Amino acid sequence: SIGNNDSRGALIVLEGLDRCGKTSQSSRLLSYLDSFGHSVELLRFPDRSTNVGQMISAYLSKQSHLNDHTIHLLFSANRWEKRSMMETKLKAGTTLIVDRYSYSGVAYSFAKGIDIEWCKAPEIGLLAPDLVLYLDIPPEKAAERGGYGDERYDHLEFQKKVAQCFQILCDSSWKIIDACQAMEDVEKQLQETALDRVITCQKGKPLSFLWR
Ligand code: NYM
Repeated sequence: SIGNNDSRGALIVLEGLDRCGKTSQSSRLLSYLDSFGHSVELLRFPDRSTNVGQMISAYLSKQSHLNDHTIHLLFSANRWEKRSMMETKLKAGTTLIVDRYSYSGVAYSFAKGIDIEWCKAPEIGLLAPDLVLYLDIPPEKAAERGGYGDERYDHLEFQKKVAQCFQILCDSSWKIIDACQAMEDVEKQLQETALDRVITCQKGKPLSFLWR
């Protein structure tokens, strides 16, 4: 292998509002990195397949009611239950492309008016991403794309608040991509940064932890 003993996969997170194109871009990025022979896997949060994930899914589809603090902690627990698997995979050299992570966790709850430090607290100690790719789209544009589902949070007024929260969370390490561009152009912009980060981690960048 090209790497040394500290060689590992990269933790690459895609974030953005609902309908920003994250999910399509995640799988396109997977194919791209895969075509270079990198070991790469896709994850998404919430992961609705676990017990906790099923509680989240029932909440999102309005089949159950939970108060804002409780659902926040469940979203966080859903990341905690995947943490050791993620660390094992990264250390084994697999790059993880993750569709939503702790930033969504904080942004959606903070948008409801929960204290931001309280929102961040349960995320402390989770693996920090090596790269955050933010697919930037005005909430009005995302709404025009249609197909807002019938889930909680799927409405313009709330998405506007979430957009503001992402702006507060974002720092200079994030790569902001204009998600209003053609799909192919968005795809191109993700590729270069992601590949670069995969190579940096292959060379042995140490893992770091939230919350920086
Ligand atoms: N969401 C997602 C949260 O509110 N907190 C979180 O921690 C995460 C990961 O779940 N509207 C919200 C954002 C979405 C919803 O996500 C479902 P998706 O990507 O549509 O499956």
